[in-house]
Order: sequence, then C-alpha cells, then structure tokens
Amino acid sequence: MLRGMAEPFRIARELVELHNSARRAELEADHAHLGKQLARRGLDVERLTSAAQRFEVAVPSWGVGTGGTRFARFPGPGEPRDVWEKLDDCAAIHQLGRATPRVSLHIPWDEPEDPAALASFAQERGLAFDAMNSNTFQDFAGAKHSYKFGSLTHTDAAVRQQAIEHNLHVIRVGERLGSKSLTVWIGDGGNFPGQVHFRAALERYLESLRAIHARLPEDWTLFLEHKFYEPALYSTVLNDWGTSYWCARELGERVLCLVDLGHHAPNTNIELIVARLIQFGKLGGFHFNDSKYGDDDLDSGSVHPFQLFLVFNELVDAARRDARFAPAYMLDQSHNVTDPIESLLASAGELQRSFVQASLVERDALARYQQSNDVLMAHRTLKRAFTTDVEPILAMARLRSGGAIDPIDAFRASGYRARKAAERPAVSASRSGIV
Ligand code: LRH
Ligand code: MN
Repeated sequence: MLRGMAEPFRIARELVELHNSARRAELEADHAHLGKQLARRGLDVERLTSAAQRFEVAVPSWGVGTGGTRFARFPGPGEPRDVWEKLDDCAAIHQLGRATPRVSLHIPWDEPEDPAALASFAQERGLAFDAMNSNTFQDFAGAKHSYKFGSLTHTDAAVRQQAIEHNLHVIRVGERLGSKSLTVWIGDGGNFPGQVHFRAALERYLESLRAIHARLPEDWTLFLEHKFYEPALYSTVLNDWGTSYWCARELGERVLCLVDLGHHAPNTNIELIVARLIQFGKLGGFHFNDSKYGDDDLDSGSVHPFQLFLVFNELVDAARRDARFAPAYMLDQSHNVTDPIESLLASAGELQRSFVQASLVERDALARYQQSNDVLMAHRTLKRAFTTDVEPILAMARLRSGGAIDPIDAFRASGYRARKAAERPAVSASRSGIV
C-alpha cells in the first residue's frame, strides 16, 4: 500500500457539525410538522425516524470510480486508484449519509495483498465487508484458460474448474475480511441461435455451483444473480428469476436469489418477481440501480422511483409478517457522468426514502380495500404513502446518526473531490468498460 507522505484528506467532523448547526432549527420544525401530519394518520414519526436510522445498504467498491460504457469511460478528478482509496471514499459516504457501513468487494479488481491489513484499515474507518463478488466474465493476466466462451458453464471441464477455483479463492479472501456471502454472476451465454445447448449449459451451471456450494463455509450464503442479456446478446444461462429460483432450490437452503433491478427486460414487473421470491422463501438480496432500456446501472430511483417504492412495499409487507426477514441490500451502479460519491449518497438516500414511504402504507386499510375490491382506494392507499415527503425523517435520521443533514451539500462544502484530485494523480481516459 504505497501512499504519499501526507495522511489522505478526510472530511473534518467540525465541518459536518457546522453544516448541521446552520440547518438544525429548520429541520426540527419540518420534522415536528410532519410528525403532526403523520399522527393524524396514526403514524409515529419517531418510530419511523429510528427505523430510517437502522436502514443500511452496502456500496459497491467498483461504484466509487467513474464508470463507462462499451464506447468510452471519462474518468473524473481524484479517481481512487486502488482498494485502499476506494475504502477512503466509501468511508466519506458513510460519514455523511450514515446508511452505508458495509462495502461489497469485487475480486480480482480489489484483490488485497494482505486481507488482514485491509480488514483493519476498513474497521478504522467504521466499515465492514458485505457480499464478495467473483469475476469469471473477464480474462486476467496469468489465467490458463479464457472465459470467451463461458466460465462455470463452459463446455471444457478445465475452464469450469478454473472458474470454480476462482470462486473458492474469493470465499477464502472473504473469510479473512469477515464477509459472510458470495454473489455469483456470470456472463455465460450465446450470441447466436444454436451456439449454446440451453439445457446442457444449465446442467453444467448446476454442476459447477454444486462444487462451490460444497465448499461454502457453514455460516455463509450464496447469492445467484440472474440477467436476461449482456454480455451475451442472444441467450444467457441464468437468464431469469424462475431459472435462478429453480437452481437455488436444487442447490440448498443457503443458496438464495439476488435481484439486480437492471437485469430484466423493460417493463418487467420487478415488484411481482420480488413478491414471488419472498413467497417461495428464496429472496436473498438486491443490487439496486435504475434503468430506462438495458442494464444501464443508473442511480437508484432516478428513472422509476415509483417502481422502487413498490419493491420496498413488498419488502416492508414481508418484514411485517416475518421479523427474521432480512434480505441483503446492495447498490450496483455505474456512475458515468456524475461524481460517484454524490451519486452513491443520493442513491442510498433514495432507497431509504422508498423504505420510509413504504412504511407509511396503512396496510390494514389496504387489505380491506383489496378484500372488497375497492380498486381505486387500494391504489390511493399506496399513492398516499408514495406522495408523502419524508425528507425531514431522512435528514433527522442522518443528523441523529452523526451524519450530515444534507450530505451532498456537505460533501461539496468539504472540498473532498478537489483535495483528492490533488492527492491522486489523474488517470488518463482509459479503455471503455464499466470500470
Ligand atoms: C452484472 C453485474 C454484476 C457485477 C457487475 C459489476 O451486470 O450486475 O452484479 O458483478 O455488474
Ligand atoms: Mn449486479
């Protein structure tokens, strides 16, 4: 871990306090006013605010760098150059937003020479490690076999074995970092009709996942991430939630389905898929983002905020029925034209907003309207929650958790990006690609 002589810049606690002191009185007035309004609806603003304080979502290590597309990537100033600088940026996000205490690493992009040192580095910054992500969708120097024609489902057993070994390696690294889960997403599939035997490929997928599952530590969970297209452009092996569900059931109770919101065809009813996976007991977690067309990895809630609310409506309803219900929440976004830190702060806030709004739904009334087929009132019951401005609850939750009332304003006032641009030599406009 080579670093300049001077300690890397960190946002001073005093700056956050100064930021909050200028806004506290207004916030308290807004929070009290919202409290009165919600009390008339039988809702307790204090209970909702502490629930918002407990809301957490993991940030992707690959999300703090500028993302790109297959055409180009335009790196911004102060790009993190390695996993250490990525953790510094994740720490700044959690310092201001107070909702992202865990980081999801991607191996080998974040391969630590010394996992123990990385674990204590993270701990010093109030961070821990969430799900590990393996990568058998790119070839890396020194690899014996190429994944051009697939990885865990490749027709050549030697290539599958290489991919299995990589996943076992990622588990071992994760164990040393204190992670408790592995997310497996593969790009395996075909670009031409006839290129892949659909059923044989899925059999190979199951055989490989069985080999990984057999070596999964007792207290770990394995997440299967489906995706309907890209990088394969005609068929993918783990193409949809149904296939993922069937595989998770085949593999075992610690194998669950992960829903990446961008991995569905446009206009797919994702909240219905979420309800199905909840009912089938196989909803493991999420990669939250938004998209207009393909797997655009846009900021959560930036295109379809009502869909995000409807997803949380299913999650809050499920948690109401089963206190143990705790799917893993992660962001998985690519920030091509915004400051990645600002986008992650905003996106974590949008998830928290959808969670709090979904917690406003008057569920007994909704159940009555659904039972009596009072369609309009059932829909209005959801819309009333979605159209409630809960910003005072989100800001108060941040304030009470030691964060910033307006994290993006505080981030800009801190000059963090400019300081990092001075500390971290600019990276040239590199090759295309998401990272
Ligand atoms: C695939 C995916 C997967 C990650 C990658 C960065 O589209 O969503 O979760 O490994 O993005
Ligand atoms: Mn994903």
